[in-house]
Amino acid sequence: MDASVDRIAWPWGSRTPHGRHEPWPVRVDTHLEAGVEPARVQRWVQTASILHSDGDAMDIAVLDGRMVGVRGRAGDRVNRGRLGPKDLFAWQANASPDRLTTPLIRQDGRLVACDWDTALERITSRTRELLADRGPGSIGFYTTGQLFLEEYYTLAVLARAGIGTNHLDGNTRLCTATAAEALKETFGCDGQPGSYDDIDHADVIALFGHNIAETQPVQWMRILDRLEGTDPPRLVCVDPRPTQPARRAAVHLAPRVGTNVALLDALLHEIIRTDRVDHDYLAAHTVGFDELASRVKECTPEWAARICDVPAARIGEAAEIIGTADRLLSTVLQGVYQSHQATAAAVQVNNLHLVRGMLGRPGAGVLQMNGQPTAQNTRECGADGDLPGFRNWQNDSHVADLARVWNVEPRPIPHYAPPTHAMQLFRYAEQGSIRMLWISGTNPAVSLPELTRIRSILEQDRLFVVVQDLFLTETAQLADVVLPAATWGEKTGTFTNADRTVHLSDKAVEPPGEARPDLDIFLAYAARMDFRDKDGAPLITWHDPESAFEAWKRCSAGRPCDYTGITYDKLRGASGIQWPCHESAPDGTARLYTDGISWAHPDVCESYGKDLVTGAADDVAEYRSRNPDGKAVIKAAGYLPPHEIPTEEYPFQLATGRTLYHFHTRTKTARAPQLDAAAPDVWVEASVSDAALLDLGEGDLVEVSTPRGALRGRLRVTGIRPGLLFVPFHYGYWDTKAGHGPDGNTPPRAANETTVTDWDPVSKQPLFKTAAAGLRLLERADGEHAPAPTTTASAPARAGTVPATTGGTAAFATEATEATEVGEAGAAGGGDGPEEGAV
Ligand SMILES: Nc1nc2c(c(=O)[nH]1)N[C@H]1C(S)=C(S)[C@@H](COP(=O)(O)OP(=O)(O)OC[C@H]3O[C@@H](n4cnc5c(=O)[nH]c(N)nc54)[C@H](O)[C@@H]3O)O[C@H]1N2
Ligand SMILES: Nc1nc2c(c(=O)[nH]1)N[C@H]1C(S)=C(S)[C@@H](COP(=O)(O)OP(=O)(O)OC[C@H]3O[C@@H](n4cnc5c(=O)[nH]c(N)nc54)[C@H](O)[C@@H]3O)O[C@H]1N2
Ligand SMILES: [Mo]
Repeated sequence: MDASVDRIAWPWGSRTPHGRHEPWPVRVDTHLEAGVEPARVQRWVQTASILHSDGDAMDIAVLDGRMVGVRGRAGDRVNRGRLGPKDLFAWQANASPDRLTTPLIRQDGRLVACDWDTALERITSRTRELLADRGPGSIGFYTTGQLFLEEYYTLAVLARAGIGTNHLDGNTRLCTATAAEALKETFGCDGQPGSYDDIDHADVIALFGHNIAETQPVQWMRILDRLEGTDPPRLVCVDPRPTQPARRAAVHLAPRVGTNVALLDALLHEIIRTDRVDHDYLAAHTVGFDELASRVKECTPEWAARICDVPAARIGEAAEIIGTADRLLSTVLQGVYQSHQATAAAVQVNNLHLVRGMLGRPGAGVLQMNGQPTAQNTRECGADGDLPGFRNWQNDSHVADLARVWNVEPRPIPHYAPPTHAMQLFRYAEQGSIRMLWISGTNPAVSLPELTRIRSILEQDRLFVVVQDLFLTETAQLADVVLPAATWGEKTGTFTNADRTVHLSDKAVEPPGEARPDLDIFLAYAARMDFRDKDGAPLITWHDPESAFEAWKRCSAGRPCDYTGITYDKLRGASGIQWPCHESAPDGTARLYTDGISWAHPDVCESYGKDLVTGAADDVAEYRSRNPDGKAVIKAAGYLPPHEIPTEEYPFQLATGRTLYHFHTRTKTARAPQLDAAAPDVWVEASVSDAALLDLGEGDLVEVSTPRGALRGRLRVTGIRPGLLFVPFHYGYWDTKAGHGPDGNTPPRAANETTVTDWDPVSKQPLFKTAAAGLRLLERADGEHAPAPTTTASAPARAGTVPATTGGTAAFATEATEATEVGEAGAAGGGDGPEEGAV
């Protein structure tokens, strides 16, 4: 049956209920440009979404060399045809008239157009100068979670073996560094244990600081479909805001931000006190339980209730649900990773699963989520503070193995210290030891904390800044060289979502002007630098996406993220495939640790672990004595208060985050009219009681200030917990319509004007969720209301007080729920992967 739905007004579309252990029905969502009938589409080109970590598989509709729409892929295991609002509409940004079409270089203070030869020559000559004068440590690379696997791998090889610098990190540091770290602490190695299919089998789903309805809307559709089917799961939601999952939860805990560890310790206390412990699992697969048990002995719900400011009885109810779950699925995201004691808290979620033996079975899994679409690849390929293939920088045999793959000597591959993390990269640039910073696919002048500081670092004369982007972003405006990149839909490559599913994204249309794929740019730079291996042959031996993928496969061979069984051909036409995929798992692997813990042994592990308070790295001897047999490590952590706590001047807590309709700094979503209109400007959320206390109302123009800076926006009064303010971080200064940047006339609206330069000691992920802030009225509303959606966590506390968010006919998408109507994407075959039948 085909239905047309306004997917701005109704973001999750219609329900296709499914019962427990039943397959999720197909529903194919399609949105085509007005006036284009499906029959007119000339080609459907296979890809997946790059606007979150879900990996929603889709086809791009092409007509006369243009993108004219998208359609979900019925046969894919991840989404079975469904698309979220950003998936449906954001592709329009590709054809935006303000795409960069030529390189730019700074001349007499201004950026002027030039050809590729000039731009690349400027970069290579600066590189050579710096290498000669200051050595490899003067060059840094700051990349992203939004390029393709082939691109990261190339960048990692050229940076680590070509230049020999330790200064390569991704904006994934701001995003999923804690996910990686939590997995390393517990399992000795990165790699997502669970699978999205666990949603179909779980009887309890616990969400920790994860607004899945807005940030992975398609997996929320899957949960909604289970909630409407037989034997629905019970949800436990830990989030200080009234998110959609919170509204549907059996127990919603809305803690004071920054207190996740206290809450989790109390949950563990209750589970151990009531002996809902899988002792056999613990004995077979873990070390460290006794320490945990003694650490949480005093952590009663009453104790945590005082710290977290949630009722003790509610903590008890949550513990009861988690403790009696038959198959527990937990997800963790930024409410933990960007909050206080990030790694310590994320590790306690792993502990819940180990203590309850909830791992490696359908429905029993933990998803330490990713955020960005290709963040997994940044991590695997070694562009995010790790060595490629999850190799351990402290293990000389791993470094030697990497040197063998690259045919270089081990010594020049930096491994004298952990790879430099992003916050430290910017610190080195501030201090002057880094003199060249190459930024690809990220917009730090909006997304890093404390923007006044970031702008002043990037503006320095002595720092040579290269920015590789689609648009003249806030960051690009501060660059010395700007390189125009081709993006999704204009280039080919692969990427991996949060549950290890690898998708292929094929080129559908030509990039604008002279824009070039990131891979071509990195290859051109490497060729000009003439990087060589130890026998004098070119260091980089590949020349296009597929040959780069084949090279990566050799690097991944035998490692946890083994891709050797995947080919472009195998990915074409079928479903995405979950790594590891090799000779003995040719269809991929649904879940890790089905058969015990496999990558924690001292000889193979990616990390020897760190102290959860100081972040100090353990060495091999310490690790070997704690975990000689390579089991999962149960690491306890005590609660510590957040660093910045409210004062008289700054009486609120401030958390920043996301809304459903926008992606990050909006370079794409602001250029899609349906998405832009749904949330066109920044706003500030405050609770009913705080608004009443300060005599503030919906739509009042307010200022939020912290010791770093201030921003202004209109107030939305919501069901958020009292004492907490929330601001979306999407709104920078670059106005796509007016075309102006951060000049004196633009009122400050970026959340990161206010955030603090501080990070988790273990994962080094910056804190975006806990700051102390003040709130004051600037101007009474005169009929205005906050530009915030009504469909989300930002809904007004009193329904009906502001106009509902709708998209109108421009936001219509069709939903086909019968396989026969799906058309050429085909509902047949694929989809099930290695998975089903095993329940
Ligand atoms: N629509 C949309 N989707 C996206 C993105 C996007 O920009 N827009 N970005 C993608 C990326 S890169 C990422 S990383 C993910 C992020 O996805 P999420 O982590 O789901 O999104 P956030 O809004 O950053 O934070 C989630 C929740 O954390 C809660 N929170 C804040 N502080 C605390 C705390 O101390 N404890 C607890 N328990 N909760 C707290 C907030 O109330 C918020 O609702 O989304 C991905 N998907
Ligand atoms: N206050 C606050 N700040 C935050 C967060 C928060 O919750 N609160 N969340 C943090 C998190 S989790 C994240 S992931 C970051 C995101 O922060 P950023 O990564 O800075 O945000 P984006 O807007 O996604 O920037 C990506 C840039 O890459 C460009 N781009 C897109 N595709 C391509 C491509 O194919 N090639 C190239 N070369 N460029 C491309 C886009 O135009 C855009 O300028 O923000 C972080 N900052
Ligand atoms: Mo992220």
